Amino acid sequence: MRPNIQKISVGDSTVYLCRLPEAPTKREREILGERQLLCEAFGHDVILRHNPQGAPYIDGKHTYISLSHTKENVCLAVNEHTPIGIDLEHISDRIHNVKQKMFSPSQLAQLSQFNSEAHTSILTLMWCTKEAVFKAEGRTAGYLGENVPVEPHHFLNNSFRLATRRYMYGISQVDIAGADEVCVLARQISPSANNVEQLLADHRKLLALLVDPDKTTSDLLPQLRQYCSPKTPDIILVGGSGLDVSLDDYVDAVKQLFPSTPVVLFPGSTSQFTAKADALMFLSVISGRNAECIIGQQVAIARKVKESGITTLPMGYILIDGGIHSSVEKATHTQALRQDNPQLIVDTAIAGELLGMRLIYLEAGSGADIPVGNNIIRGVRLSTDVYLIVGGGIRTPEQMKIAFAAGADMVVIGNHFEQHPEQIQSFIDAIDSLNEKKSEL
Ligand code: 1GP
Repeated sequence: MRPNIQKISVGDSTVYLCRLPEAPTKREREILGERQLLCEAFGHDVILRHNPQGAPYIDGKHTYISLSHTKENVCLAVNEHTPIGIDLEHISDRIHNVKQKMFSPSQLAQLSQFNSEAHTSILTLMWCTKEAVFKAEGRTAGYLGENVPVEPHHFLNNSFRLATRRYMYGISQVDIAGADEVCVLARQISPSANNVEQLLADHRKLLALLVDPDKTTSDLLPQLRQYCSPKTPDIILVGGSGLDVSLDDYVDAVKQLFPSTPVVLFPGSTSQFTAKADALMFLSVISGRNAECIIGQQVAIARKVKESGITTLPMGYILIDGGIHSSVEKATHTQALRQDNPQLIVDTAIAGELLGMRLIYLEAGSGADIPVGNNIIRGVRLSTDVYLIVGGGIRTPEQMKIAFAAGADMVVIGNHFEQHPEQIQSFIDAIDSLNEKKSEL
């Protein structure tokens, strides 16, 4: 090994670091430095390339690499098995000029638990972590957003775990010589527990708890959390017909209480959007003939949703008569489809599938007297390959099991858990035993 190169093992990754060699321009110094490290790691035949996102890779080799430089140094991280990202930063007071842009007020407020001399290096480490995760994620995430939830207290340890919407990462501070630079390595561990796509693809039956920001008072959320112990529902849906609550704060509160449960927006209108959730049901009311609810509101919110980068789940929403005049009927000015005409419901679901909707929601309406009949669920199941969600008026584990047996993939319960939060665990136990039986087959 060249004497000027440091080689550091971090778990199953290797980090190489050296000073930038002399050359006329900064970029030439960087290229020469990178080259030295790449030759050290892979030999002199190594060819460095970049994919369209700008991520580096080695021509002809299935090895993950990541590179970073400062004005003085360059480093290379190598892992044989899993994507990684590395970032090296010079510790400088200048970070205070951009910290408001890079971190949220709540991230910054937590700095107060450290003495002020440590603030600059902790902010630099937080920045390094965002950059390292951005690189490990394939340079596709909006890394300056809230997608990398790094916080000052994480650096009380040399390594910790962090979940983005897509993946869980192992974050390590790399112990480099020299006190005026910091270096962070992010290593992808697994799809994040909050990765909704992954959860839906798992072929498990899922229970969703629906919370309505207008109805679920602030003390009901902690109460629900208390009863969700030891196990929580698989998904929390946030949505309702009212408009008056800030969904940013509400989703924050839900995520604080249920940090490892995906939070998915199930919006009653365009005002119910926040990029803080893990995913959005991008839904169209295909049982009705109100163009505003089929495509109007979707167009109004489309750009905002796209720019946020949130995971979207294209969904056909079919309102079915549950024996009450539901709030959805009132809000959408549409009529529910009658349960005695199952063919129309099934045809509507097929049309949704053909239009590209990956999810179909059979909705009897919140607080319905009569849940969606199992003949209807079975009819849709047999005629489509969609991800099938059923909700409205389900009040017992038996009703939930009937919906699953007929072919539902996810059952949604709102009202009943609001009124009887203490019963939530018995529903979770029932779904667990269903999933266990399924995996034994
Ligand atoms: C409502 O389907 C959901 O949109 C859940 O209904 O509140 O009756 O459980 P409940």
